[in-house]
Amino acid sequence: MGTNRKRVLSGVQASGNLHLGNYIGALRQFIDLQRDYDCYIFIADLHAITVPQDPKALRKQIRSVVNMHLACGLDPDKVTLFRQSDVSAHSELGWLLNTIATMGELKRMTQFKDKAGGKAEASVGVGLFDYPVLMAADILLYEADLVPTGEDQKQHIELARDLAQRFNHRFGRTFRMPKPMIPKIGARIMGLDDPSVKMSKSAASAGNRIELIDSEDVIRKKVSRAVTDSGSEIKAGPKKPAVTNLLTIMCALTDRTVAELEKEFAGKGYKEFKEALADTVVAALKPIQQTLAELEKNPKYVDEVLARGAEKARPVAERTLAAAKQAMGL
Ligand code: AQP
Repeated sequence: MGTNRKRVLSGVQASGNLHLGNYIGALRQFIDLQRDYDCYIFIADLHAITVPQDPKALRKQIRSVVNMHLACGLDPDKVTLFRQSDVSAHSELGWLLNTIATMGELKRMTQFKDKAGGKAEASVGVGLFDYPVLMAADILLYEADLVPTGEDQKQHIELARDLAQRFNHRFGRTFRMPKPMIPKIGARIMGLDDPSVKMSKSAASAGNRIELIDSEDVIRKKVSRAVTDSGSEIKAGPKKPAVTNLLTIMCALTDRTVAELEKEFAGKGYKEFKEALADTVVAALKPIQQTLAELEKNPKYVDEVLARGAEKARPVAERTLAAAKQAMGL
């Protein structure tokens, strides 16, 4: 790229409507990073097919995730934004890395256990089991220095580092070692209806998450129905996981500290706090939703952004893939 800027790589799955957890844990970070880093951000559509999906719905979903990235403020002149399946090197390097990954290390991945939902091993898809190896390929292809992500993906980034190290050790130095970049606040936003599970696109109950496209009415309802803890104090702490989660969301969206918010709401009840939180969320999402509506009217512009992104990403990825094949004797 002709610059000395560090390279950042991250992807978001096209597996459903994006939610506040995705925004706080990932998208908002990208917006801050695009000024100072060489950012490669991709829509992980190959990951989205590791769970059952309908082709028509998937196509729509991919588009809506791209639009949401742009609506949140990603600037395609600063960032290389592309669709994973447009760069075939992801699948190819994924295969090469499969040959050095072990079943044991994949079985230890907690996300796989969560997503398999307690199904018998024999009926869990191979793609779902293997998805961290594809993720390692995603990261290593772009010689990423940093991978901004929520806490949930940390284990996968550690696997990418292990595979890079193993490969470099066996075949000679080929891959750069990536490091996770996890936000200090909001690395793990929990479900509104159950603070013991993470906010997730695929959670069965819609009350788990606030989607970035939720209307003001829906946002207010979801926040007012969010579970709270015993006692009435607005205070964070291990005994108050639900209130801690709500405070974390408010901190992340207002750039204020927990201590400041606790002070502001001292002596006030849950109702007042939740109203203020709902106001904050509505205000944060309004400009995003307005830009989204504009983008939806302009699909040609979005096609052009994706084509440009794939053209920039391909040569970078193909160079690393060629080096890996060469190192392996292929
Ligand atoms: N609850 C969360 N809190 C903070 N960050 C989160 N991320 C996801 N959930 C939270 C971060 O968002 C980015 C994109 O995630 P992903 O779509 O690639 O996959 P995921 O982590 O599996 O997210 P979901 O929403 O739970 O999707 P499904 O239900 O499809 O699996 C990542 O950086 C992630 O850390």
